[in-house]
Amino acid sequence: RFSTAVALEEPIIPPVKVEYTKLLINGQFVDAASGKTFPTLDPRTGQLIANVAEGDIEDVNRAVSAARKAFDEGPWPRMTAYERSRILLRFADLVEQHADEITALEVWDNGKPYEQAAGDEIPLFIRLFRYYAGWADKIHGLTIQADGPYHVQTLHEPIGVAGQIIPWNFPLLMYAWKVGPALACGNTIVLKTAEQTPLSALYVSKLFHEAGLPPGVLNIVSGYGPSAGAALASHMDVDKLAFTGSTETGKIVLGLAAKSNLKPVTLELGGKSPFIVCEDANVDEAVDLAHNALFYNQGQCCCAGSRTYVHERVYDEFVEKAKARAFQRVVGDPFKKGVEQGPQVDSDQFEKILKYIRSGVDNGATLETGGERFGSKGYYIQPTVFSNVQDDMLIAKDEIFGPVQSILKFKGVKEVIRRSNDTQFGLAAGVFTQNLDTANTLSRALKAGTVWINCFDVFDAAIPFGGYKMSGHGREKGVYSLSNYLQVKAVVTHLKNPAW
Ligand code: TXE
Repeated sequence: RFSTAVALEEPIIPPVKVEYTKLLINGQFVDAASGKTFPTLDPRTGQLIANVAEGDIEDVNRAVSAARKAFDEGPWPRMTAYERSRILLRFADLVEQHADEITALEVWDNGKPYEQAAGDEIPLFIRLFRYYAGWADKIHGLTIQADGPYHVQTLHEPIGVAGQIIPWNFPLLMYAWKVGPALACGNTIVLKTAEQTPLSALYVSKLFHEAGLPPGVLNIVSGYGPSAGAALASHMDVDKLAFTGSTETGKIVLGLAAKSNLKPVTLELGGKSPFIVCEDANVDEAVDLAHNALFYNQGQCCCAGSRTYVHERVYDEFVEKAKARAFQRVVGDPFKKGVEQGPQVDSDQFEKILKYIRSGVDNGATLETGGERFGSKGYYIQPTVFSNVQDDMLIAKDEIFGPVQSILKFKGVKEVIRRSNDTQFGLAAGVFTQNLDTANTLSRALKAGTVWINCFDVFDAAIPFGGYKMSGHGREKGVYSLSNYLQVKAVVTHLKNPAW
């Protein structure tokens, strides 16, 4: 069932050694001040991969001081933009050269299929750094016509020390979304990785220093949220905070930023994105796209198409085919070829998802396939499909963050707009139709930071990403992301002898 592969009782040995487990502060790998470590586990088995230095307040203080010094006194913001750009390019080249080890580390720590990490995440990571390298020497202000005898210009300056807190679902991509623009603009960084997935960031940050990044510019603190994360969010000497994670924690870090030094905050939070299949859809294609929109990365995507709205005319056929597609999904050891779905990242996520599945059954949704753990070891879950889902059920309202597709029926465009927007979230939406008017109407009416039409999960480096409502503040990627890391200074010079 659910696969030609099985969650192997004897997991494949990852083709990589864990070399870097300490904190990276001021260009050096160092122990935590407390000497404490925490375990990072293999989601295929729940067994230990490595013990990692556990950063806390004192380590965050050390890292922020290093970043402060690198910003105030170090060469980074004073280098020519071209030199900074070249370091970003050299880093991208080094990541490309070491792609196999990096991919293996990411898969081992996170559980995502090797083929997906190697085919999607790593190439996009490299692409993002080359994209931001391209921006580094194209950042500049404006000259402005003001009333009166004044010469007015704006300077676009780096903000200073950026604090960045990232989650575990795409450890490397989240690193690139945060580190790329901050460095291109000349800032220095203290980044806290997620406690579930600390390894790949340490490895690539070592390469960054090989590429010529000066010490103190990029500091990596592994550790837990309420200790290291909160210390970063409330630090008086951090000038800007960028956070990706749950809406609940987003509210906490925004509060900490407000209560400390009012540092500006960008937030990329949860979602409950609609995927709308219109009556004119080719059902086979729609089923495939909707399936990937939800199940990709074990369903652990902030923008997952987790409310599949299907027009009543094609609903029954869609449900049958969606069920068959999920049933055929290949679940197993993520290092094995052909595997489409690995384990969830940890036991908390695993338990959370199973609880939501139980609530779907209890609330009367029809369980078409799946619904249980897969195998007997690790955090694998059967690809699960519910039909007859109603808007007020928990599985249609909350972010499940797992391989659970909820299919809902709709009759008309107006109705599906209202229902799609009736949520606290607004991260993304998918629309599947051949009708140009329907596509245009929906793309304008949906309250979401991204609307994908006849596609989904297109994550080009140049396309901005971010949320409406409680899915967040600000946009990452693309030209819009630069403004998160720049101060605009207006310089107004009095002209004694204006030419006019
Ligand atoms: O998230 P947290 P968790 C959603 C998803 C998931 C749920 C819980 O629904 O099931 O959140 O996941 C750090 N001060 N998303 O518990 O807690 C934490 O250490 C400062 C969606 O993993 O938000 C980690 O580095 N930092 C999301 C980061 O916040 C704190 C991706 C995210 O963890 C902190 C991940 C605190 N008090 C989960 N508490 C997306 N938008 O993609 C925790 N952290």
